[in-house]
Amino acid sequence: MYIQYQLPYAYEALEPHIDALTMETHYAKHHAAYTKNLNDAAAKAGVSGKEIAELLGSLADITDSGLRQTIRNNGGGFYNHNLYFATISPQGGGMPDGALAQAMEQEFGSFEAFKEKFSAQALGQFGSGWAWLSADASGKLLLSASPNQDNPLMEGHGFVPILGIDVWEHAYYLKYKNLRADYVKAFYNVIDWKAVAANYDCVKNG
Ligand code: MN3
Repeated sequence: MYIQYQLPYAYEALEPHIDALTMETHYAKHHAAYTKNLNDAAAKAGVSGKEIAELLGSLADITDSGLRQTIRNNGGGFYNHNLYFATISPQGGGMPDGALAQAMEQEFGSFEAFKEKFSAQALGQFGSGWAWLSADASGKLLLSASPNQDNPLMEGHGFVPILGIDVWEHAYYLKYKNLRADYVKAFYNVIDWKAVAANYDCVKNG
């Protein structure tokens, strides 16, 4: 049984950067539906016992192509939104410190350079999808983007997402309409860098 992340803040807590109706629709409708559909499909495929990251890293083992695609879409949706909602916070914003900040400086040159490149990934993803900051066990960082509900776990190169920005229109359209760039800019005000750093430490230390 895959359990939807429980929000530790109210739907309106991220105003004005992310509006309450978007948060409620996103969490209680979209994310809830991905979670239910994943549980239904995983039960049919007999893979419910797999930890979600392991499941997304071994989709090729699912022989039924219809179930494989359903689990790719909804398992990705489940995992991606668990990460998304857990790495934004009303106390967000600012910048990371510690090991993550050092790794960013090493990989991107500076936090400002990271922001520029991460934003470019988010704006460059054509149509629905995600932009990612990922890490591997050596502590190396990687920026990438994925279509649909795909994520780096499905690519099998050892990188695990530690921060993701949802650029599906359902994540921003009610407030920002077609202006994805404004949403991406606002997103930096809600990133919970303590949570991202905890994800980084977890990936790095296995
Ligand atoms: Mn979404």
